[in-house]
Amino acid sequence: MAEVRDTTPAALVAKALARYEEVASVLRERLGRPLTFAEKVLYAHLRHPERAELERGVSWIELDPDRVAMQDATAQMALLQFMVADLPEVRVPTTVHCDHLIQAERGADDDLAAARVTNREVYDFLSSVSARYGIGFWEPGAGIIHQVVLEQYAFPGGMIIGTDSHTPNAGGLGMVAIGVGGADAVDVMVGDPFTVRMPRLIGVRLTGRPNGWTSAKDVILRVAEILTVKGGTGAVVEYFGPGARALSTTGKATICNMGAEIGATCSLFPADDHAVAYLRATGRDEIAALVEARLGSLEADPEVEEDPARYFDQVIEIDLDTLEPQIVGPATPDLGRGVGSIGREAREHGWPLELSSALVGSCTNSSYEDIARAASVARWASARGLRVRTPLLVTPGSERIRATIERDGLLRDLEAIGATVLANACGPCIGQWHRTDIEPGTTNSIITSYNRNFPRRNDGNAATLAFIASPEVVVAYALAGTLDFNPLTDELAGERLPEPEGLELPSAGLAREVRGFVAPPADGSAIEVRIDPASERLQVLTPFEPFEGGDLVGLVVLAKAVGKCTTDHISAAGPWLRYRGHLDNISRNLFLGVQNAFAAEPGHGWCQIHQADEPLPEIARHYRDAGQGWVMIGDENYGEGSSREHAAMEPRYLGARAIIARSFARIHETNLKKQGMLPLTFTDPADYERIERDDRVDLVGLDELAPDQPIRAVVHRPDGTSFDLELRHTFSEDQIAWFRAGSALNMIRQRHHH
Ligand code: MIC
Ligand code: SF4
Repeated sequence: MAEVRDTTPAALVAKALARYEEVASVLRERLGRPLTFAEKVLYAHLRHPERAELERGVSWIELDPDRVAMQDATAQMALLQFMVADLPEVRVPTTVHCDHLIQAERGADDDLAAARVTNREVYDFLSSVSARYGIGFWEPGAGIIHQVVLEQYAFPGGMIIGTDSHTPNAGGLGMVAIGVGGADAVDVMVGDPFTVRMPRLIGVRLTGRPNGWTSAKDVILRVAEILTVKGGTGAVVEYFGPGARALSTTGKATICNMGAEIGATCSLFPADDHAVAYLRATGRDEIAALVEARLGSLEADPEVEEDPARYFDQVIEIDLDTLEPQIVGPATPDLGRGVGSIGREAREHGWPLELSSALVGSCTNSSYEDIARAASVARWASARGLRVRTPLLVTPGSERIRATIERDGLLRDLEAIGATVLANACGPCIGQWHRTDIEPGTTNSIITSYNRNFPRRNDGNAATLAFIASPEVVVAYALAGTLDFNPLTDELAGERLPEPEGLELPSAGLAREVRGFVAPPADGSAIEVRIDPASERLQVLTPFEPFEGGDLVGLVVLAKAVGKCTTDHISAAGPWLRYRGHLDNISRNLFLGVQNAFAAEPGHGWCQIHQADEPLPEIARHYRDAGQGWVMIGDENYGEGSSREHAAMEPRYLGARAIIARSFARIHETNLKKQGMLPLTFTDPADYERIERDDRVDLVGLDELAPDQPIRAVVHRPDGTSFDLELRHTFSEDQIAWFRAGSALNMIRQRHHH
C-alpha cells in the first residue's frame, strides 16, 4: 500500500502510460477502427477492457481512476461516508484541498487567519481523517483544488475523479477528469470501480489562433452558447485541430473547466508541446519526459482529425481568428454575445449599466497567463494615471501562482489600479464574500472571470446580475465602470486600450516552493479522527433505511420547481457551507432557492399538515416527522451545477421518496441514486403541467423495478378522480440494488462486513 501514499507520482504515471498504449492497441483491434483521444484514455481505465460493452449512451462502464481529489466542502460528507465503510486506508491515491471555506472580506492574510479560527474543527477533522486513512492534505491557503491538481497531479492519458463539478479542469492536461458526488469517490477509495454510462462524444475542432482580446475563455463561452447548459449531458467533449495546438495548457484547462456548465461528463485536449512545457514549469521533469516521448500517441489517431464526423456523435467548429471576446449572463452561463453588443442589450433589458464590482480569478481563470494578460491592461492604465471605477477583487488560484505573480510584478500592476488581492481560494465564486457595499435586494450588475452566474451565487443577493468574461475583459470593464463599453473600440483617457499580452508561462518557471502540503504518515492506524459529538458542523452519519418493499402510496407533492433548479437552488452554498459536515443542520436550507409553482415566494410551499404557506425545509421536516412520504417535481435539467451530494442527501434525510422531473443533470441524478432515492422522468414531459398542489402520488410496482422498464404512477386528485402517469428511470441492475439497500453505502458496508 506504500504506493498509494506516494505523492510524487512519476512511477504511477509511467505505469498508467504503459497501460494506455497497451489497451489502445487492444481496443483498436477489437473495434476495428481508429480511436479518438477520449476513447483511448477512457478505455485505458476500463476494469475489463477485453470484454466491456461500449455502446455510447447505453452501456454502463467500470473505470479505475488513477487518483481521487476532494475539496473541503464536499470532502466532509464523502469522508464521513468513507468512515462508515470502515477500511484501514484508501486504496487509490487521494488528496483533500481546503479552499471553499475561506471567506473573502479584507484580503488574503486576514481572511486566511480568520478562516483558520472559524473553521478549525472542520480542518482538524479533515487533517486527522486524511492522516488516518493515507490521504494527502492541502492546507487552507495552498490553493483551489483544480489549480493544485493541474500543477501537481494531472498528466496526459490519466484519469481522476473529484468531488467537485469543475474537476474536468485537468482535461487541459489531457486527463479524463470527472466531477462526481462524494459517494462515487467512496467507491473508488474503497477499491471499487467508478461506474458511468459510456458517454457520447462531441468533437470540437478549433482552427486559427487566439489573438487580440480573444482568449481561451471565449472559446468555452461560445461553446456554451452553442450547446446550452444541457447540450453536453452524457457526453465527453474532445477538442482537436490546429487551434487546439495554439492554446496554452492553462487556457485549455479553462475550457475544460467550464465544460461543467454545459453538463459534459468531462472535456479534454490532446497532449502537445504546451503540455510538456507546463509539466516542466511545474517541476515535473520526469513526467514531462515520459509525455514528450509519447506525443504522437497521446492524441486521437490521425484518421479522426481527417474525418471527425465519422468518429464523433456531433462536431462543432470554432475559428479562433474570427471569434469575438464574449460576455455571458446574467443568471445563466449560456446566454452569450460578443462584447460589442452587451451595452445595447443591457439597455434594452434594463440591466444596470454601471458595474458595482469586478472579480478576477476562481479555478476557471487564475493561471499565470490569465493574470499576466489582465495585468498588462492594468499596467497600461496605471501609466496613464487611471484607476478602476468599480472595486476589483483578485483571487489567485494557488499559492504557487500567487508567489509567481508577486515575484514578476504582476500583482503590483493590478494593485496600482486599485485591485484588492484575496486569499488563494474560492471566495466570492461560491458566495464566500462578505459584501457590504450593496443592500440585499438591490439590483446591480457585476462582472467576473468565474464560471457560474446563477442568482445569489456570488453575494447571496438574488438581485445581483452576474456577467462572465475573460480576466482581461473583466479588468477593462473595471476601468470603464460600465457595461456600455467595448474594449476593442472604445477609448479611456482619450486612447484606445492596447491588446492584452502575457506569457503563457514565466521564463523563469513557476515559483519552485510548494507550500501547504501535508503528506500522510506511513502508518495512520493510531490516529484518532476528531469529531466533537456536540459539534454543530460535523455529525457522524446514520445509514439510511433499506427500501421497505411494496408500492409507495399517497405521497404528497412538496413543491413543483418552475424553470431552473440548480443545486444552488436545492442546497445553497455561501453561509450554508458551514454545515457541510452536519446533515441535520444543513437540511434546514433544503429548496430555499426554488421557485415553486404553488407559492409566491421562492423557497416556500403549501404544508398539507398545517394547511398554511411555510418554508419548504420546514414543511419537509413536518412530513418526515409525521411519517408522510413526499415527492418533489422538477423541470428541465434538474440539479444542474455543483456536485454537492447534500442536494440529494437532504431530501432523502427529510423523507423524500422520489424526484420526478422533466430531465436531470448527470452528477445529481447519480447522487440521488446513490442515496437510495428515485430520480424519475416524465415519459411525456407535458405531464409536468398536470401535477397540482394537492395531488397525491402512488408509485406502483417498485418491487419489479428493472432496467429500461417504465414505472407507473397514479395521481389522485382531491375530488376523488385519478389518472395514470408513465415515468422513466435510468437505473442499471447494480443501481437498483442501491435503491433496495437504502443507499450505495449500505451495499459497501454489506460487502465489507459480511
Ligand atoms: C461550485 O462551484 O458550485 C462548488 C462549490 O465548487 C461545487 C462543489 C460544492 O458545492 O461544494 C461544485 O462545483 O461541485
Ligand atoms: Fe471554487 Fe468557484 Fe471553482 Fe467551485 S467554481 S471550485 S467554488 S473557484
